[in-house]
Amino acid sequence: MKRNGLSRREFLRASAAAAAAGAAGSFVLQGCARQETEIEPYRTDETLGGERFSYCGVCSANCAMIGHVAAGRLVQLRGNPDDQVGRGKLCVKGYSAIKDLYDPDRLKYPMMRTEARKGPGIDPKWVKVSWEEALQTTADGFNDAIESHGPETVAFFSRGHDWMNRLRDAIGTPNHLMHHSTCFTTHTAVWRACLGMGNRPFMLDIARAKYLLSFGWDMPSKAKNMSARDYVAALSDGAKSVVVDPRLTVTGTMADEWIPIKPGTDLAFMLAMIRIIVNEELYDAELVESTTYGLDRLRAQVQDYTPQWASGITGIDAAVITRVAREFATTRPALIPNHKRDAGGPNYSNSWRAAHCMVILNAMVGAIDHPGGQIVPRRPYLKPFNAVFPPPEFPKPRTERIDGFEKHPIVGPTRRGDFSTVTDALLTGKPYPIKAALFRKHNVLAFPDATRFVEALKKIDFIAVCDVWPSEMVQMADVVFPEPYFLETSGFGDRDYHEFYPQIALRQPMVPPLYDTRGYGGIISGIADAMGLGHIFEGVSSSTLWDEQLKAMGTSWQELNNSPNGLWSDEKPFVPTTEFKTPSGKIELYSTVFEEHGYDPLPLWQEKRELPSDQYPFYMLISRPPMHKMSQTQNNELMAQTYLENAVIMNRDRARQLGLEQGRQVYVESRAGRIRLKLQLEEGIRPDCVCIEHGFGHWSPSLSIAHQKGANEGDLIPHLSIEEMVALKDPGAGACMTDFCVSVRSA
Ligand SMILES: Nc1nc2c(c(=O)[nH]1)N[C@H]1C(S)=C(S)[C@@H](COP(=O)(O)OP(=O)(O)OC[C@H]3O[C@@H](n4cnc5c(=O)[nH]c(N)nc54)[C@H](O)[C@@H]3O)O[C@H]1N2
Ligand SMILES: Nc1nc2c(c(=O)[nH]1)N[C@H]1C(S)=C(S)[C@@H](COP(=O)(O)OP(=O)(O)OC[C@H]3O[C@@H](n4cnc5c(=O)[nH]c(N)nc54)[C@H](O)[C@@H]3O)O[C@H]1N2
Ligand code: SF4
Ligand SMILES: [Mo]
Repeated sequence: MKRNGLSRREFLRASAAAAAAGAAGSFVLQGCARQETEIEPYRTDETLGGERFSYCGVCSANCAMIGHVAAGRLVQLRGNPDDQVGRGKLCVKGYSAIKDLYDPDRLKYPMMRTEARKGPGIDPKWVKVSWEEALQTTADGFNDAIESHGPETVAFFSRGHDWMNRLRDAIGTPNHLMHHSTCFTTHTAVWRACLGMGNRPFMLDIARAKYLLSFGWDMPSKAKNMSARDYVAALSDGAKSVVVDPRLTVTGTMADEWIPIKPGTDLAFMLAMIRIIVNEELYDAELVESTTYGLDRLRAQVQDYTPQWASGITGIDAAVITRVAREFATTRPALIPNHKRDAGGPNYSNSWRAAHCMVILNAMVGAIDHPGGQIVPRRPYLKPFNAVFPPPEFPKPRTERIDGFEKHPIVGPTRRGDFSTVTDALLTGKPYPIKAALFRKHNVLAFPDATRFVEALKKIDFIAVCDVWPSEMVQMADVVFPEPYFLETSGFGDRDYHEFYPQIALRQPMVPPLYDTRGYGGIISGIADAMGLGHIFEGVSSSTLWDEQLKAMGTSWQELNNSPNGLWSDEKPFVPTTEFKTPSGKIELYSTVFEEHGYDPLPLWQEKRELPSDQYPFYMLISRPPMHKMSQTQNNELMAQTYLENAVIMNRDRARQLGLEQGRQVYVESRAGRIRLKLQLEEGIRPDCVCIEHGFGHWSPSLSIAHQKGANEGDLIPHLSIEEMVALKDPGAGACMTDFCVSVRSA
């Protein structure tokens, strides 16, 4: 077929090249600043100049970067060519991080509110305070809660951090909450149970794969640097790509085939694939025999799952399912890539079963820890904080958490946390109230049922927030601690999402801190001091930690600092993993760990939680655009120029039937809430679905660009009670982020 004079293959290559161009070259920011006069660059040392090494902190891929500084100002960022992740490139978000550094809206000094009422539309009446006052007020807030109500009434909403973890342990609270039930814990549960490893099951060797079967894996559309590059490389090298997704994404437009599946039914598609591959003995018999456990029971289990049966559920032809199963099993290396919020991510009540099928299918074709497959990251050994600075004896915290995360025996020990149950817990005060909390790197907009979460926050007597920008979470704070942006900080980081061998990237400050900020470790030790817990950080310093960690790896801070490329690498040949830390020592297709904890040891068909009805006729899809990172880049002037506000994406024919046209303001309503947005019509989305991209609807008036642009689709996501979550019997405690339906009508 010729399209614009190009064959389909040529067309795909051209799109691939266009996508690659999005992640290519470097980007100079001169001449496109918001009013230059508004910005206060660091100017104190005109001699500051030259190049500095760092790694990107916008998303967690950590692409290594080189910054060019002229006259004390960071003027350019580019990729570090020797980095195994970025290989000399950044994505649009990385290049544009420079704009975030110089964002005039940034937090500049510690602040305290003088207005008691809190919430959207209420001016906190900030006053600038000293660091001592901010730290002492926070310490008093924490100590009051501990003395009057018990240590468990202090909560930390923060990603894990060595200093914070120690203060948490010294206080003796179980309530350390993170967002992961909204992001990837369904995958985590399956990897822990079936492979005995891994909180991060998403390192992929896409470039070497010859058959890519994506069930909602969509990292190229997100401009994830290494995924976009490797996807293009695989296609250029003749790989076939099949994309199963209710919406035609960039990943799909570049693929050989798009299969618009009914949302939440991938499990049926995969079960039928397993049946075909097992019955026709298309799997890698030698590898399955030597590295997996439970094939016979799996074979017996899947016999009812015929392609015809799956067709009735998924809306996809039985012949297509059969052909894809055969192609997948007979083309090597084949891979079902996964990242986080794909069909196996915590979107639906049956997603964990789909994640289990992904492991089974990948194991059957030898895609687990083999070239062209899903790879176990080869991380460097990072000597733990507690091994460098042995902790004093701490009280044992109460087991029961406010989010009920301890009730999930497989993911509970990761202490990742559940954002979907916390609103209910805070509002009802059950199992017990939270009296004081510290929030860091988590925003209000990220919580399911976000507006109700704001109401829940009002139940907490004292809130401290560490942030870089005046986010919505900052608007709810009693005390605000400003942190430096990553481009002002130092340290080092491993390569995380793309570690074929251990590699460390140096982080040097591009410029000295622009404002009166402190790093998180410093804030935490300041709070500890003011609480009378100064002894827990006695002798503790970043420099000692880094020295010890680098020494344990076989290098030193001096060596890393003097490295000509800002990297330390320990290149080793790749040796596939053959032993797994499961009870059988093998990849457990039949999971004895699931069985032991009362979960189905093999994937069974289960309908998703909610189906379309007369009241709510549309399936809901959530995604995110390539140029924005969650809710933290909407105030970036460059990103706003390309994507200012989100919209409701609907199928063009369906909209015509409903008499709705492009650009019309509509209400989208679910059983949890209602939002108002513009309509955007596309051909490439199923007629029974709508999609909204996340990160918008900022109500903080201090974000001058992002304020009131678009809406937060999180207002539509129902929150869960702990009882409801436990009743779902999902070992990953998935938040069911899109397992609900919506109506759309003209506003
Ligand atoms: N640019 C950018 N990149 C990011 C982020 C960001 O904010 N911006 N965030 C990062 C983070 S933390 C995460 S968790 C990831 C999230 O990124 P992804 O893991 O890509 O998650 P989503 O975009 O939510 O959904 C992926 C795809 O799943 C499809 N989908 C929905 N339901 C189904 C279904 O039932 N079956 C199938 N087969 N497909 C379905 C959606 O249409 C969408 O195309 O992105 C990471 N990368
Ligand atoms: N409605 C809805 N909710 C979601 C999702 C969704 O798709 N839709 N996705 C879920 C997923 S997959 C994820 S990963 C989570 C992410 O949820 P969050 O972790 O809350 O991510 P962000 O929304 O980006 O908010 C990050 C906050 O950290 C601040 N910040 C950024 N850098 C720094 C820093 O260096 N230091 C400090 N102190 N603060 C910083 C930002 O200003 C912002 O306030 O959201 C989840 N919630
Ligand atoms: S993929 Fe983009 S945002 Fe993520 S670390 Fe790399 S350059 Fe930064
Ligand atoms: Mo995420």
